[in-house]
Amino acid sequence: MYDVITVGETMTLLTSENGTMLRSPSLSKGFGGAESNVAIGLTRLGHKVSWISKLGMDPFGDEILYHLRGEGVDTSYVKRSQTNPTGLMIKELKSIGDPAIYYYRKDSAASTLSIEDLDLNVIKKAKVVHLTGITPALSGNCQDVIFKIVEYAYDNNVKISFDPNLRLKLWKIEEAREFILKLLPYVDYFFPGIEEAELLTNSDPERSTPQDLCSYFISKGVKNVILKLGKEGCAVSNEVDFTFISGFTVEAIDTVGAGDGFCAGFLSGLLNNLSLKESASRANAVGAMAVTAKGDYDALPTRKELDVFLGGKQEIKR
Ligand code: KDG
Repeated sequence: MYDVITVGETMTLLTSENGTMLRSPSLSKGFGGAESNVAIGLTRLGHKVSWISKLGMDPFGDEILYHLRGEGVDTSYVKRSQTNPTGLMIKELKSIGDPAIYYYRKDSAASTLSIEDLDLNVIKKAKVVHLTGITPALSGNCQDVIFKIVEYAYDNNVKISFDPNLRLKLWKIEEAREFILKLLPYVDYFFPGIEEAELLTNSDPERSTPQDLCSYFISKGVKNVILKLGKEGCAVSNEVDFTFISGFTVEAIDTVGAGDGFCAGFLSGLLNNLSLKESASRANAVGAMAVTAKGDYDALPTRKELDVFLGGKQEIKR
């Protein structure tokens, strides 16, 4: 049995070391992918996770597998493509604000993931399946895969966690809206950021409140909306309740992956039988910690690091 199964693309990540790409003579190599970031976050917090995807039969694919296995993530169901390469992503760190991201992932191995690559029975082995709006943005066959997994999970009482993770470099907002709204009646835990929620509901940021946004998703069938509010924290909402849970203040070095840390923290709380509000507070803590170092998943904490951050046990350093 797995606590969580995640499905999605992971790419090799090249990052400019000195800010702009133009003046960076070298790039540092790593990897990133929203769903594998969540898998790593959960594994570091002590949960059993399998990540399903498709990688190229190339050294980048080998390297991603090597590191994910090193993190303790199960990769037994990962497929390799003989014809399509592992995707590539470039991150340009900015001195102020979010990094710029450039994708080289058209026709990547993961974009060819199809129903035939999957053994749907595996989904039954998990308590929760975590998916994002990035996978359906990759290709029509990836949209079919996501929809099939969601239907199968729903029919087999596996909880469905979904982060819209809107990537408007990959698909148009109209297409994203149509696809994601179709999934909502199946979703147990929905994790939009505030701007994503405004885009998905096509609402005026000046007029819509967090409560309005959550109510909209609940009216479409989502069971619990966890609205990410950045450093302010989040709002947790369902048919009976709406509550703000305050966030943590940290110095942000690299904001990419904060949302994945947030999802990992929240799911970890649920798996440890915490309440929705306690899970949201753990989500805020892990999301905050995620931005304190360069890299999409590097700063995700272990259980011990999380305890220290939350002011519990102190670490003896020397
Ligand atoms: O959430 C962080 C991810 O966006 C990043 O790791 C890479 O999956 C990725 C993407 O599509 O941008």
